[in-house]
Amino acid sequence: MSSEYISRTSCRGCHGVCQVLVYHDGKGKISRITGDKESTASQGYICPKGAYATELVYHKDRITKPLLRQGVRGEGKWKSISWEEATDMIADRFTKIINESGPEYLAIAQGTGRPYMEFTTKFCNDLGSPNWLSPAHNCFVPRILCSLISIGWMPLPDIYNLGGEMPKCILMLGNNGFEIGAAGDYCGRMEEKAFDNAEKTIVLDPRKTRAARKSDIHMVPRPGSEISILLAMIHTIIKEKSYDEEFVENHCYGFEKLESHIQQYTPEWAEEKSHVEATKIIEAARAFSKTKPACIIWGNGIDMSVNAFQFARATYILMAICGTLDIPGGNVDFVPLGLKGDPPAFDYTKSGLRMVAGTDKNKLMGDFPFCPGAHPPSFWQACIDGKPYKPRGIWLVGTNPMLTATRGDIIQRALRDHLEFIVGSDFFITPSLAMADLVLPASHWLEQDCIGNDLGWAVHTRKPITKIGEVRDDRDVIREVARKMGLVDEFPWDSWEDYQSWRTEPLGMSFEKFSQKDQHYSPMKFKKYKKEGFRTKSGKVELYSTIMEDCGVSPLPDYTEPPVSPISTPDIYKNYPFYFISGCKSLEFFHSEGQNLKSQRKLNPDPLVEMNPDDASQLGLKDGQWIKVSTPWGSQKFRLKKTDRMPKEIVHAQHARWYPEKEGPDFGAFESNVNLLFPHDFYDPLNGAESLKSFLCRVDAF
Ligand SMILES: Nc1nc2c(c(=O)[nH]1)N[C@H]1C(S)=C(S)[C@@H](COP(=O)(O)OP(=O)(O)OC[C@H]3O[C@@H](n4cnc5c(=O)[nH]c(N)nc54)[C@H](O)[C@@H]3O)O[C@H]1N2
Ligand SMILES: Nc1nc2c(c(=O)[nH]1)N[C@H]1C(S)=C(S)[C@@H](COP(=O)(O)OP(=O)(O)OC[C@H]3O[C@@H](n4cnc5c(=O)[nH]c(N)nc54)[C@H](O)[C@@H]3O)O[C@H]1N2
Ligand code: SF4
Ligand SMILES: [Mo]
Repeated sequence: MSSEYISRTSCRGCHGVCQVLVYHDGKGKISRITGDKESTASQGYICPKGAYATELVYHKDRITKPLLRQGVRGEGKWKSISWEEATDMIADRFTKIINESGPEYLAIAQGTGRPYMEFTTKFCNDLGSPNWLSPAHNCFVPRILCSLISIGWMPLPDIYNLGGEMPKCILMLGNNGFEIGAAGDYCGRMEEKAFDNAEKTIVLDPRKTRAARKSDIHMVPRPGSEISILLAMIHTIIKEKSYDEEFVENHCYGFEKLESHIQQYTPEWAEEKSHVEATKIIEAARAFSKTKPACIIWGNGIDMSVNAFQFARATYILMAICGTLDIPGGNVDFVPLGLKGDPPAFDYTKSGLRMVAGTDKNKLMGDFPFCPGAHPPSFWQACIDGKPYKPRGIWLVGTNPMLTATRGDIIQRALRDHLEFIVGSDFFITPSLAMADLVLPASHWLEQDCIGNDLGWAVHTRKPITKIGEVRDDRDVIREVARKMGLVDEFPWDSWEDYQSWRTEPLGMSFEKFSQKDQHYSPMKFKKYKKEGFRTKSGKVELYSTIMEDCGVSPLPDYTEPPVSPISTPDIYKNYPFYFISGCKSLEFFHSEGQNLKSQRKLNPDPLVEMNPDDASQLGLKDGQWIKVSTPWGSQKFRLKKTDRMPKEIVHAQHARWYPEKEGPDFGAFESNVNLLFPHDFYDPLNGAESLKSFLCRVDAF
């Protein structure tokens, strides 16, 4: 007789690293999934996405076999084919495009950071195509690239007591990990624990999130203006000499230049820009510079504006002058465990400016010196108008850009009418995949057998708990296609197992042995710079960026007014009187994923707009009614949620909402799609970020 048993594995339903217990009923089914109290990284936490993961895995609409389009694009007629046929076809068609036109005519588009990332950029590099697409220009990567040129490594908050000291001060900049489960590879519950433990907490967020409510100092910025607050904090800390003189003297480059540049950015100036009182900014500056150790946790709230890259610069300057880098309880550098295939330590002084190497600048879409790959809006536009050239093929690996990127209407046209060959890998036929020629069934984290090194200091193993149909790990499929295209030296592994064992070689153990343990730790080392310096051109933390100077852009951070605002566009403001932020994440969904799952959808059934109750009442709008949110570029419908989480004059709309229950190929992708409200006109000149959290809108009854 079979009986219940438990497997341990690591969830990847989002960027979190929650370790979970999977209960098997003993008859071949998973009965439930819970958090794992013994996990150091997540300490028992689980969110609805993790707990209801089986609803996704066993869903009736799941793609279970490779599907080849029959009829015209979007007709929804498919024929199942074998993996052999599918991978042959991709290799043939891709090779033909490369031979006839060149590798840049082929693009690899991925979604947010997921396991496939191990191979998506590599495949693109090995093919020689600069056209790697992702949401990264708007998300996280501006912070990574900026840290690499400023510090040489990515400083992450040390909230796990890895050096025997927890942060005493936490500054949160546009991050809502507490309410959404996890952000930036950190379990939100762990962030919250550290926050609760700290003596001083400061939150910069227009919304009254749980972190904001708990904080000692909550600054509510005028959306898009928050860089002014950081500049004024730096101003105050330098003026009051509360910076770390020893660190600045010995380990920073360009302090004098910063000191004279920052004079102009007084707290009073910042108050005028941000509407946060000067006294509050000074209080925050004093708390952050004097309560040690201090760390910064930051998020998407600061990634999506024309100031995104310089905001990241200002953040690193603040960390550096306050001496928070690479100390216990500060912002630290995790030493990798030493597996093969880990991304190499990036050295900008040698490798130039791109995530995608082998880049021919003239062939890259979009002209932004710090954009991590192709600039997606520029790429999609080029598919239609052929300027500077017309891409021919694309592989969409785990991305639904018609919902998650701006101007899904342009993207649909590019896919439906222009690109010659489209492959898509996903769990479901989404509005974007409905346009594909060939669809591949991707394996879910409950089906993957791999090493999950998402967290830096801890590496988790992921066990194959179940398997539906012929689903396959995206990485294994890329491996096979690459080899069929002749990239055998680049992908020398005969099988998936081969690849995994190759990864664990340096540790002197087989993958099988490695994965018997659920979690492996890297040793922590602090203050490494004392011996090694920093991996920048000057060998120091660059307060003044020599690379930016070489690029001919401002080496010190400045303020830019959002492109659509009462000040920049008073004419628009007359008719669009609300500040507009979009796409703050929802606990129940992962962007566009999860809306077809009953238990998760029940928790968040309709696309929502959050609005201050007084603002809504003044417009005569009732809680729960359908409304229209409009910008000069479009109008979409949402359900109104009156809430005092929103300050007056600021409106928030959820992103990536569609209606999987409606008919294809659109599945309601053009009804409540916030990304149809933004134009392709305004970008951060440095990295191409879009103004998704600093815009203007109006709200009317539907
Ligand atoms: N207006 C506005 N828009 C935004 C944002 C915002 O704040 N405001 N946020 C942006 C951000 S931060 C991001 S990162 C992007 C996200 O953009 P995307 O990554 O495109 O969004 P997802 O909806 O997560 O899309 C991914 C698809 O991948 C599938 N999938 C999930 N896991 C796997 C897997 O392992 N393999 C494969 N092959 N498929 C998988 C899902 O079923 C889903 O259909 O959206 C951005 N869009
Ligand atoms: N449940 C769930 N978890 C997720 C995701 C998901 O879709 N669902 N997506 C994952 C991904 S890809 C990412 S990138 C992370 C993102 O997670 P976070 O980094 O937390 O990003 P957001 O939720 O977009 O926004 C964070 C906060 O920024 C604030 N904000 C908005 N506009 C501004 C502004 O102008 N200035 C400032 N200072 N703050 C502002 C918002 O009010 C919000 O509370 O979450 C990851 N985790
Ligand atoms: S927060 Fe993310 S990693 Fe944790 S259980 Fe939820 S989906 Fe999984
Ligand atoms: Mo993201």
